[in-house]
Amino acid sequence: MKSINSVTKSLCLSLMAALLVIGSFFVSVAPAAAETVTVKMGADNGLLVFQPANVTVKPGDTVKWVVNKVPPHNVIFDDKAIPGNDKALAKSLSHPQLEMSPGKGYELTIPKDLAPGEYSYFCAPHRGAGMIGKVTVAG
Ligand SMILES: [Cu+2]
Repeated sequence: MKSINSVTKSLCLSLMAALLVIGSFFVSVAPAAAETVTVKMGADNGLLVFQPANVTVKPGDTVKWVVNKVPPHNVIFDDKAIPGNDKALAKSLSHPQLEMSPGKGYELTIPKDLAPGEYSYFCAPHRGAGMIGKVTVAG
């Protein structure tokens, strides 16, 4: 009786191990899921900064800017500080509308064809105060 039990147990263990191997195979071949990165506009302590100021994303990911403290805020990509210095592209990525209410903001899904590199942006009302951020698009 005992030996049958232990045979059943080891069969069970082998089966679970096999399932784990098969499962991890599916995980590794599946494309990486798109992620959403949240950037607070205005630090918790009231400083005029984006928090975090630097984020790294992949095409297909979403950057979500949310008003936290000391609004109004917006998101203006600097055409002089993006790959290709493309004015039209900078404009298309930007959100010039001033956001006033905590919790409101702007979501940007990184276009699949966006060139990898560093995309700098600022908040127009607070640029002089140093409210500047950067989105790095990984290749
Ligand atoms: Cu601001």
